[in-house]
Amino acid sequence: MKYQAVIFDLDGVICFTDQYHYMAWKMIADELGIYFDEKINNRLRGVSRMESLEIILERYDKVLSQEEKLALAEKKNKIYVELLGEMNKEDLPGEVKETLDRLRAEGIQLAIGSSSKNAKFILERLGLDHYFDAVSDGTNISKSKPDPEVFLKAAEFLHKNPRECLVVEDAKAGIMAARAGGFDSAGLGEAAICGEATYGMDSFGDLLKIVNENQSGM
Ligand code: B16
Ligand code: MG
Repeated sequence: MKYQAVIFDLDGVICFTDQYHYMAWKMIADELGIYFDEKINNRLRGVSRMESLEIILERYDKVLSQEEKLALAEKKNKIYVELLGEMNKEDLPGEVKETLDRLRAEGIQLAIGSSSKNAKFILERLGLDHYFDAVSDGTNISKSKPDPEVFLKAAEFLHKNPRECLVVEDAKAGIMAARAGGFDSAGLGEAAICGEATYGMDSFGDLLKIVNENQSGM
């Protein structure tokens, strides 16, 4: 079997917490009088909290100290975590759960590779705590995507090498991280059409076909 494990990005792949990131950052941007829209928000996919803030501040004419930036990032996170608190098992799409269960039944190992420091809390809200064989997230990395660290750590936690794992991503930064780490990748949404993913997917369920078509070690 070519892929013995699948490493999933979280935000934008397993669940749609991207809308909560947008709402929280929008509140911060509005408070500062900075223009912010969904297109700019797309640039924040997969990148760390502090890097996200820097992208938003590109349109700000004042220079902020590191302390002020940290305070803004903390404020955003507080709003975001409150929004996450409203999530529950119903927010896990049926197609996602069915596909994960099918992969697991086929003997594929499943892991998370997310830049988020809130990944474990999100998994808990979705009823997926203890579900994955490994969780690599913002709490165990020092460089965020497009650096491959988060996926390399996930592979290490699974005791697999990158060639045996498939990475699933919604962000170009994540696809580039997978490439840099020597992983094949499957892209959803913008990541499917960025021209850098090994496979493009129209929906999450397409994963079964990708994994099964590569079962003979082609
Ligand atoms: P946090 P992923 C990423 O999650 C998000 O896509 C990105 O927008 C966010 O800035 C980053 O996590 C950090 O999140 O503030 O919760 O630590 O797509 O890598 O699962
Ligand atoms: Mg993502």
